[in-house]
Amino acid sequence: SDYAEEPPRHPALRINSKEPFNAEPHRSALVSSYITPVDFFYKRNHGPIPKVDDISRYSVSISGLVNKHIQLSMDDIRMLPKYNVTATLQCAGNKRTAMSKVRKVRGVGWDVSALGNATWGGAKLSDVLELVGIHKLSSVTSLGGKHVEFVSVDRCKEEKGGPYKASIPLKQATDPDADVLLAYEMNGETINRDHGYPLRVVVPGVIGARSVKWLDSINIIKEECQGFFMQKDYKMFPPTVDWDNINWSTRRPQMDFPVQSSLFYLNFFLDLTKQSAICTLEDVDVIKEGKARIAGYAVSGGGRGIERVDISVDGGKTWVEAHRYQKSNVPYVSDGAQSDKWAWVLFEATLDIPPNAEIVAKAVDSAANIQPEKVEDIWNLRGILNTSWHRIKIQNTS
Ligand code: MTE
Ligand code: MO
Repeated sequence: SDYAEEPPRHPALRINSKEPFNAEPHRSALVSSYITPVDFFYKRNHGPIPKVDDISRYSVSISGLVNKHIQLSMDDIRMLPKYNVTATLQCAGNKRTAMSKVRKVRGVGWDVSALGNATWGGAKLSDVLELVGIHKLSSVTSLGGKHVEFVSVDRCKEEKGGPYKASIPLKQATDPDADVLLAYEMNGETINRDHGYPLRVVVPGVIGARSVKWLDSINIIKEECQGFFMQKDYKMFPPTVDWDNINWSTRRPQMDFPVQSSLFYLNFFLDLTKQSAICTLEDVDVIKEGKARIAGYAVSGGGRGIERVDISVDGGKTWVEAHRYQKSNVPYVSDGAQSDKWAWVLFEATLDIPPNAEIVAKAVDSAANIQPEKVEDIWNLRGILNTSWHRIKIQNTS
């Protein structure tokens, strides 16, 4: 079959679909480290994983509305200055399952772990585009190019057997501070097949769908990419639009991710000198009353940092502020100097859990955007961007 040469995967992943392979880690595995190990990084594919056997013959072409057209080998790309950018990649469909409970939506049934935080190593796209004569911070080329399209080598049924593709504005592609990478490393190692070997795009702060894996070519184009995933998918519609009255052309392709958070685990202080093992919080859970340590992740798009995470144990009537951190438990400094602006923050709080508690988290980003309370208000037919408050209902406490 087309899927005869899939790479090996960690057996502990929660598989949402086998062919194409879509999987996420279980809740307990995700926030135990600031950098997500590659094995536990969610995998989102639309077709079989391509196989590049001879790296010396691999190249990326750059063409379209530029005066110079070139082919770059992996050696050419490695010759450019290398940057390491820590960025959270999140699928627009993260937390879709919770949205489907309100009213059915179409798409892979993700729980709350269709995201991960990795350090990506590679060349900056702004440096790569200078090789074809496009200057930094350009919004249009002399031939009228305004968008940069990334075309993959994989094949998917949504593109009728053609390659996966997406685009970003030229302005963002040529902005060195936007940190758009052509990445060949993930967490210090050669990027593996599942995540885009030998080369993938990483667009920090933007929904995962624009970070094209297995890059084959870059086209400088006038209008944004007309591919399926830009025009017929990954758009945010209001709750009134359904499959019988949808008009795709009325909405823009989603780019930046809004502010998001999820609750993850708790650690009971049964005995204050010894912490018990980490327990994963499911959406409805049975835990004892008493002191517990609650943890989770919060992240926003567009380089907006996380300003605050509020936690409630009474369903949102009263709140306390959680402690936030990035790196390995270094207290989070909100002036930006010590923060990874594209990366998630982990948060934790030690709380008294009352009987029949409802634990809720909501994050606030640096632009003071706050997560919406109810999933009903942001329901959309494709089930994307479910950033509503994550609620954990505690039953039968005594
Ligand atoms: N790139 C290609 N070529 N093919 C794909 O199916 N999926 C996209 C994006 N890039 C995809 C792709 C989507 S929807 C997401 S969320 C991310 O890759 C997932 O990246 P990951 O599998 O490395 O986590
Ligand atoms: Mo995605």
